[in-house]
Amino acid sequence: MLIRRKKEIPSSEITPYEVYLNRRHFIGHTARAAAVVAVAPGLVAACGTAEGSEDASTAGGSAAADPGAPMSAFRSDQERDWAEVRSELDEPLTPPEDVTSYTNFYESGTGKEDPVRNAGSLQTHPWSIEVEGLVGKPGTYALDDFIAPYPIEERVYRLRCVEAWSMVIPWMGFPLSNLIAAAEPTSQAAYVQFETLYDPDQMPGQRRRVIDWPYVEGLRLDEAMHPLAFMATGLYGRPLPNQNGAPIRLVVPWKYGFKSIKSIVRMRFVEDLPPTSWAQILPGEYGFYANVNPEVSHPRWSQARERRIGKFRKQPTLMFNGYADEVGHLYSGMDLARYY
Ligand SMILES: Nc1nc2c(c(=O)[nH]1)N[C@H]1C(S)=C(S)[C@@H](COP(=O)(O)O)O[C@H]1N2
Ligand SMILES: [Mo]
Repeated sequence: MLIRRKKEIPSSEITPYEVYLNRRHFIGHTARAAAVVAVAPGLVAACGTAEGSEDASTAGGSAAADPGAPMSAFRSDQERDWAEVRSELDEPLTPPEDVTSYTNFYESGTGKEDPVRNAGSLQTHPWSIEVEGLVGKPGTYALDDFIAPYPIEERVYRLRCVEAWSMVIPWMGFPLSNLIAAAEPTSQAAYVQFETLYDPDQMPGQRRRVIDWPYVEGLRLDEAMHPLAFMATGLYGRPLPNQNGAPIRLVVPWKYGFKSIKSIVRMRFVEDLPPTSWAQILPGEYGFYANVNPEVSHPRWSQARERRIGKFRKQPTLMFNGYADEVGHLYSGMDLARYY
């Protein structure tokens, strides 16, 4: 069993994981309750570099999933045993204190532990999402109404960052295909673009132009309709902490993590391949498809292996992050080295 105990972390902050593992009752959630984190100045760090020699034991820090949230903020109508969940992928879950403290969310700073400190200023309620472009049902929707029709399910997915580290995360949410079907894209719509909130008052990282804000991402429509493509509103049975992309974010498990855009305020259906933030910043290093592929190196590092956060040794990276059987057909006939 993989629980990293770090003496330097106060016991009050590691309690949540033990609670998760020991709890017999699965705790559902509303999309609403926000994480409580302290606001502190961010640090400047290099971006887009491989995890490389960094000691995985430095990952983690304060747990931010609001262990003090009142139980009334959560539904408890489902039963879950996290110890059992861990075996579903035949791989242990990454401890929640790592999932919620070692994050990439440049809106809250470029260091891995900036978001857990800075994302508290993000106001996640009320929240609305705009649906626009080539659709039959354009409009501005209050998030609660927008997602109310869809039952919340759990998906345990690997998340593989392009920086060669990875995690195994139990997400809560629903398939993206639900939202797309509801939007009624026209026959011309071939791609969907997503946009993160732009508000430098709430997101201090946006005061620096490390990215041409807002962060944008996109999928081909058939990729977006794939049953594995997921809209997450929570993790570990709790609402998403702000630093993980509250109140709603995309999770595309067969692609590098940067495709899984956080804190979404807009979905735009378009005919042509849309711009995406990392492909805009460094087109020679990041592409639109960004499918996990151990055989195609990043120009500055190999993608053949990865460090699973919490484990010491690196492990082989899997084609399509282990989802080749499910998604390989989406790319038949494409040169995967070219459309990286
Ligand atoms: N808006 C936005 N979405 C984002 C990012 C970001 O900086 N801004 N980082 C991406 C990257 S590089 C990764 S690896 C994942 C990380 O998700 P996690 O921090 O919840 O593990 O979020 C992705 N989504
Ligand atoms: Mo990433």
